[in-house]
Amino acid sequence: MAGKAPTEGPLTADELQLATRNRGMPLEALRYDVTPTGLHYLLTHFDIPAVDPSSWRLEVKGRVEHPLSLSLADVRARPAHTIAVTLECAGNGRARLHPRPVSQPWLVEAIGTAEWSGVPLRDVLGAAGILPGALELVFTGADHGVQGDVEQDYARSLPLAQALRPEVLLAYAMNGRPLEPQHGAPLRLVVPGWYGMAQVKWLRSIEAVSEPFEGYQQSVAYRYQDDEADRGEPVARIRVRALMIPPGYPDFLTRQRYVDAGSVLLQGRAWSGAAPVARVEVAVDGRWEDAELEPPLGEHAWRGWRYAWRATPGEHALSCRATDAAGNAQPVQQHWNYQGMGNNLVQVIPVTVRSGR
Ligand SMILES: Nc1nc2c(c(=O)[nH]1)N[C@H]1C(S)=C(S)[C@@H](COP(=O)(O)O)O[C@H]1N2
Ligand SMILES: [Mo]
Repeated sequence: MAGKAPTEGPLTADELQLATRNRGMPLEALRYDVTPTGLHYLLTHFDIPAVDPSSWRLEVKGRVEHPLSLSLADVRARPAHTIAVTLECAGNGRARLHPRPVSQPWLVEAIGTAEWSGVPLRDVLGAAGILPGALELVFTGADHGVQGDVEQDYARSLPLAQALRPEVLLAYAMNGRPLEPQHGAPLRLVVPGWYGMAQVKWLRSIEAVSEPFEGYQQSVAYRYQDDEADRGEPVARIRVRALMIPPGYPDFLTRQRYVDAGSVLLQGRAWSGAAPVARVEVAVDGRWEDAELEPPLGEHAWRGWRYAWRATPGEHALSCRATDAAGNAQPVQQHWNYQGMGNNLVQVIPVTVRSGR
């Protein structure tokens, strides 16, 4: 990434500018099974583009038998599906790395779960007829900008086998309402299980190609790299993570938490793009114990958990960590990488427990 080198320095004005455009989900919103749209996290690389839904078209082209040019009404006329999907930005946790990669400075809030409605991508691909030799599909958005000195339309590809999974949607609604401008109106891609960069917003074309796509967001950004010179490995599925609703009440400025002594129900959510969540543990001052799992919300959405804590006066550190059915567990020490991708280090919440007042 032709960006700035990682730093231990104070947050820069560039990072602050990104942080005020791209908001996280306040962690107390982990209480909702489905995140209210206005609380869902947001990440937009360039500007939210001006798209007129009445003249907008989706072009399906490249190695297809029947190129298509679909209006929004054409897309909406097809049988619709709705699924709850947890999205997370691949850069979530970046600002907690040492040294800190300079980009959108996420702590842990770049998450949300919505009910997405739309048309299975494979139905539209079926109508276009993918020709032999097609290897990947390239999804291009209507937004445009410069990143790493490269002028570009935001574009990402998916291998054909991924694109044909039945749960991959061309979504025109979020939580039962038409997509809002910031979430990709009028149509976006939703790829359950994959980190956010795959979920192309303001989608305007889908191209079947026979060579691996080498666009900036594929071959330069979104890679697990050791350093700037390392080509690295592509970022794909969401790594396992649990987060806790910070208990008690906060200090305005420091966000330090205060909890009254006694019985406290700790609650949160856990998810993984690789396999279902199998276990969540909670640690009070470093001693891990199993939390109770709630029924899953869906195959592609987070799962609730709870843990009854008897809070005793004093300073305590609360943590949670998840393990998925494939055996992936969250690290307790950082796996540093140059772009700050996939940092699923366990969350630690310091709390001050006050005796009865
Ligand atoms: N066209 C386009 N799609 C995009 C992006 C973008 O900048 N442009 N950002 C991606 C990234 S990095 C993330 S994390 C998700 C965020 O989706 P949301 O803002 O709806 O939560 O959108 C993805 N899709
Ligand atoms: Mo992202």
